[in-house]
Amino acid sequence: MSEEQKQSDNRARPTTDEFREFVASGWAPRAVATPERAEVAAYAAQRREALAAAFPGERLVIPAGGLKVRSNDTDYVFRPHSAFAHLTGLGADREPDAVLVLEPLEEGGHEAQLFFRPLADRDTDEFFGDARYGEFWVGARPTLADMEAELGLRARHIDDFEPAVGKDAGVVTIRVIREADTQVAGIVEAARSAASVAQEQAAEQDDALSHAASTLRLVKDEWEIDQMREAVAATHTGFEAVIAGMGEALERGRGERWIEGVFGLHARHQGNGVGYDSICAAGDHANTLHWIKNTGEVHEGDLVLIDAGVEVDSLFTADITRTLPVSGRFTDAQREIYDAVYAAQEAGIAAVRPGARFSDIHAAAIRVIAEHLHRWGLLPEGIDVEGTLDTEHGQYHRRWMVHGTSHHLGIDVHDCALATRAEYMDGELAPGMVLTVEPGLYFKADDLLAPERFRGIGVRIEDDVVVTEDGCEVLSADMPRTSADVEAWIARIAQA
Ligand SMILES: [Mn+2]
Repeated sequence: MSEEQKQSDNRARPTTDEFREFVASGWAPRAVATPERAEVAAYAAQRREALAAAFPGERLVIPAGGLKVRSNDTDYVFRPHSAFAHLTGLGADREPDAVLVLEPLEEGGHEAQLFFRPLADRDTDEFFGDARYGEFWVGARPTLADMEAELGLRARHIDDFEPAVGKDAGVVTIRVIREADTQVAGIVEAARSAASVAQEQAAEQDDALSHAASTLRLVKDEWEIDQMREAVAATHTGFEAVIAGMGEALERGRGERWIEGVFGLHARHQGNGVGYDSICAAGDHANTLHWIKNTGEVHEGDLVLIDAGVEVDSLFTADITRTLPVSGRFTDAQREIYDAVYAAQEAGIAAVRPGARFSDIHAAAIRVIAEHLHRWGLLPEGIDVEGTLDTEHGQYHRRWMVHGTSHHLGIDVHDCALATRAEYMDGELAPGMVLTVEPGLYFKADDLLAPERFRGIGVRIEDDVVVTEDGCEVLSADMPRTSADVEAWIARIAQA
């Protein structure tokens, strides 16, 4: 008996056979409408084909993962592993404990099989007696036929997974994305060790599958780019609601939380939620890079840095930062810093084109940052722009901009995390890659090396771009970016 079961026994009620029969009877027949084929299905099939082509003749196991306990008998909202979401097309809330298996076929190629727990009949105990999976508690799930119709792959009952995955374990190489579900990984490992497969070699093979599934997402297909457009459009709406609610954030107090909540409302309403914890940082809090406590006050005259993104139901997320003057106008010092960051971002965006290296974006943006720091006289005596850009002896500018300028973006806010340095930082940009460009400048209130007028001001501007055939498209181009356009944006919303 699991710990959770033990703990909930004290609230269990006795069930008689008479009640079981009673609760199983008297329901209208189920609707028989078969779901339509999902638009993503054809794209997911292509992704599976591309992944499987790298592992001919092998069985590939991609778990969704299970429910995660938040505390006691309460689970977090379910989120499938990103590789599973990408390769099935299943997004928010789907499907706890499912496992995608790419089964090698004798004639070559693979068959996609999705093992999951289908809808249980009403005469089962699960129907009303299982608070984690039962229809009474969490709603109806698809049947095997529903899933096949929706995704265009073979659906099988999760109870058949264990015998199926271990079949011919010594003969067929089996790889699993271990980190997605430790229980599934355990089942695969047990099957492999029963067949005397060397553990160390198997672990390397598993890692290679995880890596391949992660780098498969470096270049997005057109469906994924459409999802990114939707995520960005929803994020735009969220930011406009925040601007419209700025007055209330001041009045109510704890304004950073108000901003977080307003954005979160729109994220949850339009999509699945926020793609990561929103940073809502007023005044000096903007200089704490991962400020997600959002407990602060918002004051007239402050800048408020908001780094937030809506994740749509397919789990693709935007990642946008705007730094807004609370009173609607930048002060001279705020504008000076803002315009420097904007110039850096423009340089970064201009560096995004096929054939350029990923690291070229940061190099272009950070040069502009270094030029401003030099002009302001902030670099140490004797250190010029080239001196600070020197990667071995310089890097003094990192005191004021310590983070990278870009990352890949998609289902994960920091997408393709398992790519090697050669594939990521030193990799060549290609059409279909989606990236952020997000330089910043951060002058902490207690930074005695910063000019007094700059202290307590932090600015970041972040936009999402897709690499095109001859450059890039800024997906968030509709969201005002220059200091003048940001002021006009705030004024326009205030008047509406
Ligand atoms: Mn970002």
